[in-house]
Amino acid sequence: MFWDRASETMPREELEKLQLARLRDMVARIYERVPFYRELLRQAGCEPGDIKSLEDLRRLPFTTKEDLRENYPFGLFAVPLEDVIRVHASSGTTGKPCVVGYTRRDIETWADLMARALTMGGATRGDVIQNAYGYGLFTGGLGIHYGAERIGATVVPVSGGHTKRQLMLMQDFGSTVLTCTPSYTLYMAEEAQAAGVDLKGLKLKSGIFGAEPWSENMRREIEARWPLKAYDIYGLSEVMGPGVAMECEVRQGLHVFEDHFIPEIIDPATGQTLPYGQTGELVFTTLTKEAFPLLRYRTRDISALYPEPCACGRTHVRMARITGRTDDMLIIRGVNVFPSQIESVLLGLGYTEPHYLLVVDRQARRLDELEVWVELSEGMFTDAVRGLEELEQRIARELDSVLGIRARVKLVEPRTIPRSEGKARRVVDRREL
Ligand code: DLL
Repeated sequence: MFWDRASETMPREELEKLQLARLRDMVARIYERVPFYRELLRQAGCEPGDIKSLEDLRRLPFTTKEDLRENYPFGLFAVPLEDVIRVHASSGTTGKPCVVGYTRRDIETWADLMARALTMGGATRGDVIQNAYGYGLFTGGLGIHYGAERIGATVVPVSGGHTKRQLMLMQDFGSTVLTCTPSYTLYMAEEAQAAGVDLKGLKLKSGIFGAEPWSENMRREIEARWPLKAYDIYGLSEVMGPGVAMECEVRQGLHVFEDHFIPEIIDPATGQTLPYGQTGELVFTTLTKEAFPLLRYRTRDISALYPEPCACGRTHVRMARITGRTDDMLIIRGVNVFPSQIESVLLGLGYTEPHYLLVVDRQARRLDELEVWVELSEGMFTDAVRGLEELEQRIARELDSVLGIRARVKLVEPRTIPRSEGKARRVVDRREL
């Protein structure tokens, strides 16, 4: 099923012409309107007029999350704030989040691309879409919501969590499409089993899952438990939110919506663009975004691009499932967390040493568990168990209030977390996807 057949199946030659025209326009816009980009391009010795072909993109400089941080909050916006009708935010590497903005037209484009993605996942206007992605600064909830409304489906904006209520609504409303993180689906299945809910009796036919890494194994397990067909959806706040790429019914890679975004795979060490088929870091250039255009943004996500024609008829290149990251970002229950953020909260509190270990696990209950092991400062160490428990809870509350993640804090005696001679090992990730 197509939402916008003409764009989705556009012959490559025509698509590339469109991309080039849009790229030239975009680079001219950021050069003119965003001092950061003007400086970046000047330093690289590039002028907007230099772009004569799509290959010329490779000569332009990259942007990174650090650039976003340095221009916090609105420094990279290419329109006056009065033209920005919405902002979202995602985790930064330290205290401040990365802020992204949308003009009215950006929201329209996003709704349209999300309508395209949902349609690829089998959703139609006759469907009841239960949207269990979080609403708020996270792009998942509202991103899916606008796309679902655009296709005219019945949206149930339940947001994340409250599993019993999710299951009740699914049964009572006869939801046919479920949108949430893949790990939450498995968690809900466990809860349903415990509550005696017959999942196979539900009307669900599609699940549109993303915002965190998952695997073919997880797909098989989800499909064994639920009556639905599971699709992978990819996106990131900086580039737009969900709806940058999506699986079609063939489910062999995610089509990148190339009429709006140019993907590249680079060698993360050298920055060289790699040929199709090779694995490396995914980089995106936005072509149509007005408020927050991005030039060659390094996502830190690891993938590969496949140009072979797809049986579905779409001409847009496919990207492989994300297999990892080039940095240490963790995604815990759909929330992105950098160890450095946790560190800054711990140091801000001042009770502990800067020695900590993050232990992430996904037990039988299938919801990510984060344990933060922290070394107490010498003076803080006490034998009074109650004092320690209180302190653990205080740190856990602070992590929740600053970062929005629930963690179990475990205080350990001074000098018990292994020291490293090289790069400190901060994370033990025991999850098997
Ligand atoms: O997670 C946007 C989104 C919402 C995508 C709902 C899909 C569904 P951020 O919070 O900015 O945005 O996190 C972006 O999440 O760089 C990847 O590391 C990871 N990610 C997103 N989708 C997938 C996926 C949203 N399908 C970061 N597979 C990205 C693996 C994913 N990782």
